[in-house]
Amino acid sequence: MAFLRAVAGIVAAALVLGVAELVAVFTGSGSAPAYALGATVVDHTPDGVREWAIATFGTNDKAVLFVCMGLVAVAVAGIAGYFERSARPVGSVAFAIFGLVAAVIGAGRVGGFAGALPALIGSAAGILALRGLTRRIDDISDAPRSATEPAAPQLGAATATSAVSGEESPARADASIAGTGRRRVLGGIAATGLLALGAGLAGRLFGGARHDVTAERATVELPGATAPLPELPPDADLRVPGLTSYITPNSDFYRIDTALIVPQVSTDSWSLRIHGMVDQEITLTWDDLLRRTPVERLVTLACVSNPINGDLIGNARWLGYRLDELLAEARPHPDADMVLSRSKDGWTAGSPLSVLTDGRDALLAIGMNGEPLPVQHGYPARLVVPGLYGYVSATKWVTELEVTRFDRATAYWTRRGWSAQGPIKTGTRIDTPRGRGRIPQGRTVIAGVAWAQHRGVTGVEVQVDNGDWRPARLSTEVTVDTWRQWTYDWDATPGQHTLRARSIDTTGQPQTAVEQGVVPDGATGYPTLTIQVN
Ligand SMILES: Nc1nc2c(c(=O)[nH]1)N[C@H]1C(S)=C(S)[C@@H](COP(=O)(O)O)O[C@H]1N2
Ligand SMILES: [Mo]
Repeated sequence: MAFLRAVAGIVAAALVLGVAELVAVFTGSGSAPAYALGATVVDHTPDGVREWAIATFGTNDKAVLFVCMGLVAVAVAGIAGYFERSARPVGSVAFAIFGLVAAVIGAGRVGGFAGALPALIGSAAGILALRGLTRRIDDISDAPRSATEPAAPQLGAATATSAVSGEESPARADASIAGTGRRRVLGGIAATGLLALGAGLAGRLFGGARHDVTAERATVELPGATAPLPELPPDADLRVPGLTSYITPNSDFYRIDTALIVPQVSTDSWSLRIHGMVDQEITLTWDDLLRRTPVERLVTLACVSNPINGDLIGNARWLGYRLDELLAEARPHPDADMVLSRSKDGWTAGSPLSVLTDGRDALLAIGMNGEPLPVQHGYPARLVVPGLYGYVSATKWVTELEVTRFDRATAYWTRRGWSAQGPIKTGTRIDTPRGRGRIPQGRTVIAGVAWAQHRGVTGVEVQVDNGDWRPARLSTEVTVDTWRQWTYDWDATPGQHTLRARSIDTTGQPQTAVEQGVVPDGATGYPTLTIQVN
């Protein structure tokens, strides 16, 4: 019986989540308790635990979080069911408390009473199910003890009795009542489980379809830029096999964000509010944007978490509106020094106001490589700032620019131990030859990319086996805001070799050889490759 009670608690909890998921179709996916609680856990995880989780699970951290929450939910629901009785509804009270807490969190995340509905309606359904199942379980456990024992000994006892008397024994009658009761309990559990599954799947399916902006995105027509980008100079892309292309296709572009589900922001509901330390607060709608003429710029975006030789960096053609012009319309106060940009899902980045207004192509971007922004990359609008790592500048699904000061506001990752300032460090990557593979001796092309956004790369050097640093050939510079490809012809001799590369930027200095990890403001050191030549 204890086992059945625990199972009843678990299927009733599943019904809470399933029904809540269905209600969230109408109230917004952010209000579904599983998501609202998950996001709350993410935002409040202590720094030590978070760093451990990212180091241990990497980009699977979100999946691990959901699995852990699921295990906790199963344990708690099992215990709640185990203690529930018809006359003593302790489990139901636990469900009600959970429902109220989740309702408050849901309302907070969505900003209104509607956000509380999934948790309230879901937990009401769960309590009804738990009460019903418990009544059925109480019915059979109130029957005489012998009748509730597993079938084999009972039948043995009953057979012995009836063999003597030749009559239907009381024990056998109890057993058949218990059998019916047991079937009713199992049937109830199965029905509740199926209902939970059906509601949950339907919620996911319809919720996805209702809020999904993929179809809307396909109909967006981007405005034309003031001037089309000039054709890329010949030799901007050296087209060496194994070498990263100059422009990164959207499908290959790295993705980094804290979003448990990708925010779905329609152009109808989107707006950008510029406020804080400004003389003139302004709000721009999508239609306001379309009335203006955007510019198109090439910018190489990079993540501060990119390790040496890592691939969290990409180059795209961005269509967007100059942030210096938008900010000028709001007239920032002279003592302001930070723009805290905020996304639809509450993530924040703090960028120096001076960087956004120093004449570089800092953009409110709406297009990426000739298409509306992909949903994962911030549709319908995001920020792109040449020379700053993404965590201090590249807010996706951006809805707010708050003009403020670094001594008053702290952005998402800065609160979690990363530097408040995040200029991109000069870096180099070796793309080919890659991996642990062996290569044949003879002429070999070593090639890669080099970046120093907004300063510009002036040279790349390659070192073989601790020898002299030799200049590599560079692709034509397109802008100082994008990476350059480099190649180096090497006559590979048999044996094991160590290859290193480094870039020189317009400061005239090679990038630093000092090895540093990604925390708190980006990795440094030379990319190194050990290779076996046959
Ligand atoms: N809303 C939101 N925007 C965000 C982030 C985020 O977590 N949430 N991550 C930032 C980080 S750390 C990086 S490196 C870039 C990555 O942009 P991409 O996913 O388009 O490559 O987005 C930035 N913008
Ligand atoms: Mo990042």
